[in-house]
Amino acid sequence: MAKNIIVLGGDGFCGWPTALGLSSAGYDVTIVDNLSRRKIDMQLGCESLTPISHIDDRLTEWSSLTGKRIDFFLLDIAEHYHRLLSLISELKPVAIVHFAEQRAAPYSMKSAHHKRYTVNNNINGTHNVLCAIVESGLDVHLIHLGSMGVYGYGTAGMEVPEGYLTVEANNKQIEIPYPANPGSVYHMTKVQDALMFSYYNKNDQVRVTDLHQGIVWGVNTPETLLSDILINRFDYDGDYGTVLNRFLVQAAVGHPLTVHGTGGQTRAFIHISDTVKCIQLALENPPAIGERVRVYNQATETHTVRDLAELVAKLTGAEIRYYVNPRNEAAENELKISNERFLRLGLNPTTLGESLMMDVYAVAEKYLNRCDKSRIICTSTWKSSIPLDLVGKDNPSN
Ligand code: NAD
Ligand code: USQ
Repeated sequence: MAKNIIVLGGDGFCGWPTALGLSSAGYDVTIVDNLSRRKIDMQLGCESLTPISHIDDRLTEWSSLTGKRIDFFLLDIAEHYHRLLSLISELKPVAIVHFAEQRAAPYSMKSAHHKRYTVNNNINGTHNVLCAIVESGLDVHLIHLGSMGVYGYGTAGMEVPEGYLTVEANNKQIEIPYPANPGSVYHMTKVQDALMFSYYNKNDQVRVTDLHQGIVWGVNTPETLLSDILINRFDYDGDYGTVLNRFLVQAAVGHPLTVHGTGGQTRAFIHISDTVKCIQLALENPPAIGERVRVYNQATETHTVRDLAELVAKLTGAEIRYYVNPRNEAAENELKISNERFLRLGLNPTTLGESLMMDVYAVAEKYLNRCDKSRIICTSTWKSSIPLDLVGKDNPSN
């Protein structure tokens, strides 16, 4: 009998290809989503660069192409606790994959309203899921999409381990959760999620895998490429677009590449097709009952923003411009991460290569008429004292 999996946030950028990937692998997938991301598009007056179909059309297309069925429930996990509990009790899923959070750091820093929305949505949502698992009385493995950003982006001077750090106290070696150091209100909610996982794991033996994911780049996976109706979303705007995908769209539409500060920020990256593979690996290798929260660093490589801009400029001939950094973050940092756990489980990383980058560039070129260039510059500043720079300069040291 196929195993039931609930994908919370399965209409989003990572959730949609994951739902298709798991359905394709033989799982019975149910998507839960409140479609808030589509509503935020309307609020921001900006849309995915790729035209994404209505969720019902997406699911009908998937079923007619593959014969596989994915169910959909329109439900707000931060608000509709009892509906969530009923669904879990009825479906008895072996696992819940939890993507359903407000995930953009710039959006979370736009105003007091956005900070409060992000905290209410993410923390209540995660707590409701944990509470419902316990109230259902079922043994459900919770797989949560966390963020590399919970570790912070200073220079650690060491390889960042997978969740736990060995320290010496009173001549004894002990393991403690790696110190949290969030860089935005959004990242702060991921840190608070981790505390809730730890509590429910200790008190109720809920099995939890927390995936500290790096920045996801790319657009499509083999499943989303089956039809235009299955195409994945592609964010490029200053709030939701992430750096490498943004640079590739900027190059395609003839906008200068928007490097913040000197571009010396080092970040961890993963291709969207590896996101899907990692989640399946985590699903098929659950922690034992009673095991502490299992943490994986879900990233395959690290790069500086400057190096990415230079790579995209070399490939496409785009101009690079340096803008006053709208964020309150270290101008330059080093980052080394351990991702041993996924490698040991057999992940064969899809790393950044010319042809994969050109695939994304080709998607951007195909839909460039849908790009609203006025939405490209990031206007969300972390503090009111940071000036808004709409012009940039051609050399960071000028
Ligand atoms: P997304 O915004 O595209 O998708 C999130 C989905 O969750 C959306 O469809 C949204 O409508 C839904 N959602 C949000 N709040 C909800 C609620 N209360 N109830 C029901 N549905 C709700 O984001 P994404 O890029 O797919 O990210 C998914 C997860 O992965 C997030 O938790 C994010 O923090 C994490 N992550 C993303 C990246 C990245 O680069 N995109 C990197 C690391 C971690
Ligand atoms: N940056 C630029 N120019 C741009 C956009 C970004 O220089 O046009 C810089 C930012 O200042 C930052 C870095 O690039 O230093 C990364 O920014 P980003 O927007 O690509 O990614 P981030 O805000 O960190 O968030 C994304 C996802 C989030 C996820 C996180 C993983 O939106 O959901 O948690 O990546 S991580 O960064 O590892 O914490």
